[in-house]
Amino acid sequence: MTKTAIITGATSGIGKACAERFAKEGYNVIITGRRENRLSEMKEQLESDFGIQVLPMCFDVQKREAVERAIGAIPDKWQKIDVLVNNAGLALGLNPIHEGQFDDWDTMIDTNIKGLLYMSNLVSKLMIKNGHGHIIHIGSIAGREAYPNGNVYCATKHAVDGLTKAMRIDLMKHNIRVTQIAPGAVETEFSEVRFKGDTTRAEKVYEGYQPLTGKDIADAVYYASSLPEHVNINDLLIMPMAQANATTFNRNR
Ligand code: NDP
Ligand code: 8X3
Repeated sequence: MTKTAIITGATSGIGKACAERFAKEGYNVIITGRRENRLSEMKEQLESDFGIQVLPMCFDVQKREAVERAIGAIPDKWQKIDVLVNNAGLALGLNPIHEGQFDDWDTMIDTNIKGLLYMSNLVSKLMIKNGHGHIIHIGSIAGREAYPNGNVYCATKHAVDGLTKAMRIDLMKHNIRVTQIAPGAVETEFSEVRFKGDTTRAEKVYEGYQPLTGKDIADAVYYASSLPEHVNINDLLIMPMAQANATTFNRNR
């Protein structure tokens, strides 16, 4: 029987790579994000490359009613969801706490924490009905350490770490595995978003060393999901070889 994965934030970076990996492995995929044109392009591409089915769903994970509407509208034949990848997320700004922008904080908290919670609540209900499932959170090295000026973003990823542990306890009896994959620096649109379109500043983040790619993380996500049901990867911290911790890089290349 064909399996189904739902991936939030599938229009770019890690989420896009996860959609591609699950599709390559024969999964039907529900891809979500706010950029409808990218979702449509991906549907066409993945269906033609891998012969699987793609259901694009355009919504903002911050908006509770929109999430409820979207998950409530998943057609019956798509409701047997095997894997949820809670990937949609972002950082906005890199400022000391007294210079932070309240709007940026709201967006990070609403997306990285509340969006993940809305998705987890609604999709886990479907998984409970189906008798099994696997929820995979994309955490971060920022959820293990605080780094200078990372304050609120780091706090949201610490929340993801805490929620991963809490949800595992609650959902274990329903045969739902809960995993966190926590990457270090991955070259995606992340820094461009954080620096609000300042591509020169964004490029500097990845200069002088080899960062991870979305595919590196998608490989780990798929690996975790492919293990027998009695095995759970609780937590994986994946770093570039040239990044020892949140702030120490070997920029010699
Ligand atoms: P990208 O900016 O490339 O991708 C982010 C994705 O999240 C996009 O598809 C975007 O889609 C989606 N997204 C953002 N906000 C919303 C929203 N409100 N509603 C729905 N979708 C949303 O960054 P990454 O791929 O790097 O980021 C993916 C995850 O990985 C994030 O949770 C990030 O915190 C985490 N991470 C990233 C690291 C890195 O170094 N890049 C390292 C560790 C963790 P759209 O704009 O179409 O809505
Ligand atoms: C993204 C990586 O180090 O910029 O979570 O926080 S970092």
